[in-house]
Amino acid sequence: STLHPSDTPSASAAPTKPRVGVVMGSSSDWDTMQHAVQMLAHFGVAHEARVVSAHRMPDDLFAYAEQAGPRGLQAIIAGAGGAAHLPGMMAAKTTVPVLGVPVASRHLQGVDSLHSIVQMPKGVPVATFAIGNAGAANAALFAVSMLALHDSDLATKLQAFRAEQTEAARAMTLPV
Ligand code: RP5
Repeated sequence: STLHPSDTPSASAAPTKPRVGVVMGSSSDWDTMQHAVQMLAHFGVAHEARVVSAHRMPDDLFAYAEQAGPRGLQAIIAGAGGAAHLPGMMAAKTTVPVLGVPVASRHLQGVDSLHSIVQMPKGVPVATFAIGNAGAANAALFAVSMLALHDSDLATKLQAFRAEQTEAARAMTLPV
């Protein structure tokens, strides 16, 4: 196939376009959502992370959702706590897949967040993950799985990641 100048990486190339967006309702969600960001970084997936609050900055949320597809985002990981409408409202405004992460809340420990995110009415889905750190990491792994369908390098990395876990589990010992 023909190589075009734009195909050739160069020192002056623009920063890599994010493939996955990580959004959250507050900086207080970062302790949880950093686990999604760390996982994407581990796999070398170009990503961005920012606060986009559904109820404090609804116009920004709509703008983010409207631009997600045109900007080339292939998945949006959205974390929020309490009456967690960020993932659902994001999904309402874009057909880019939205992966929802329930963040543990102070009073209801994230069960409110989980129910708010998982109970989307038929027609506008949000793929919902576990409450907290595991959910954030798994949302990133799920995004990696989706991207890996069309990215063989990423698929190889994902298989290696799974193999490491297999080896670690086989090496587990018990105190008896
Ligand atoms: C939600 O309210 C956020 O997603 C966060 O989990 C929760 C509390 O936000 P802060 O009061 O800590 O900013 O919007």
